[in-house]
Amino acid sequence: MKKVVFATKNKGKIKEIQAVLGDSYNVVAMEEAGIDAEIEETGSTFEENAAIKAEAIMKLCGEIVLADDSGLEIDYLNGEPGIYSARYMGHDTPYDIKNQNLIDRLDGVEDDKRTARFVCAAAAAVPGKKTIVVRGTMEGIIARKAEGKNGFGYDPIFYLPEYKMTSAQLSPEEKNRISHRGKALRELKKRLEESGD
Ligand code: ITT
Repeated sequence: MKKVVFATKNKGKIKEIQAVLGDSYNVVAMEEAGIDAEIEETGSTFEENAAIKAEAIMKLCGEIVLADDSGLEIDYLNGEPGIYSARYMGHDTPYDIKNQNLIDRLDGVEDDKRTARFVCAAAAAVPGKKTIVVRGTMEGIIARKAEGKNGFGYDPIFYLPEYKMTSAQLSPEEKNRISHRGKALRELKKRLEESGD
């Protein structure tokens, strides 16, 4: 099985990535590959940041490196927190506080104005080749109350009307089937296979 390094420090992401790609690739987390680098996300789009992370780590280890940049866009807040989702209210602020803050900012807002989406840009940096970048999204609305223990980050406040639950109440398999990250990674896998990598 071909080895790919995944450039992330987010443990929630690693589990999802291994579940989606694990049958075709030996997915090694950056930490396991012995790489400990802090890559600054200086891009202004999800796509730019995903490519920046993947290319920086590929240059350090010389192997195929995948990375994603993802976040939550809330329409009522003009797309906030967007590319700043991990940094919103400070990187180390617990998610129950960040989630409650977003619920409070939407206080009194009707369901039809609570629309939001998770976005994931996934990049593959292959030594000597042009970096591949793809995007996946998942649409939903911001819940009035945090619910569910699965997933990570903003999942407890991301309500999926079709499923009548938040993405933190979905099983890991179900989340991967419909999520922004699941969709982006399956597309990335297809593109890598097409180019023989
Ligand atoms: P790496 O850069 O090391 O991969 P990170 O957590 O900083 O880790 P991002 O810059 O891509 O990653 O920020 C993504 C943030 O968006 C993440 O920390 C969550 O707050 C949110 N997010 C993305 N996908 C999510 C998901 O599936 N469920 C819940 N929150 C998600």
